[in-house]
Amino acid sequence: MYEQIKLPYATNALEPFIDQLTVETHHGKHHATYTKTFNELAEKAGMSNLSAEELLASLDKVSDETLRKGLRNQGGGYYNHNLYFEMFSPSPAKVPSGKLAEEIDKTFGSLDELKEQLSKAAAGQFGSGWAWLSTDKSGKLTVSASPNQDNPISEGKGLIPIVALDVWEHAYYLKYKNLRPDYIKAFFEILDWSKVSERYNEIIKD
Ligand code: MN3
Repeated sequence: MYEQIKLPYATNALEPFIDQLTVETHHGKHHATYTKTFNELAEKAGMSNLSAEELLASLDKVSDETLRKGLRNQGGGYYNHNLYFEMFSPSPAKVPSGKLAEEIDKTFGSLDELKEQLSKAAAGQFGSGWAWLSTDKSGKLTVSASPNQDNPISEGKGLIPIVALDVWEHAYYLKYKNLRPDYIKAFFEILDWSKVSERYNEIIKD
């Protein structure tokens, strides 16, 4: 059973950056539906013994095309939103720490430059999709974007996302309407870099 994360904050706690109705709809409706459908499809595919990460890394082993597409969309929708909602906090650490901080400086020069690149990837993603900061097991960082609910894990490059920036209109349209760049700015006001740093350390530890 794949569990949708319970929000670690109240639905109005991210105001004014993300409004309560958007959180309620996004987590309570969109994410809940992805979760329910993903569980059904994983069961149908006989893959529900795998972790969501393992499953998303094994999509090419699903021979039925309809089922493969369904798992890609619904499994991505499930997993991506768990990461998205998990990384917010009403009182976030505004800067990363430890190894992640060092690696960001090494790769991008500064946190501001990384945010700039991530914002560009997010603003430039045509239509619905996501922008990502990912790491491989060795700790090497990559910024990318993908359409729909596609996740870097499915690309076969050994990447695991640590920041997930949802740029589907359902993530911002109620408050920001067509102004995606304003939502992207707001995203960084509530992204908790201490949680991101923790996730990074967990991934690179072995
Ligand atoms: Mn979404």
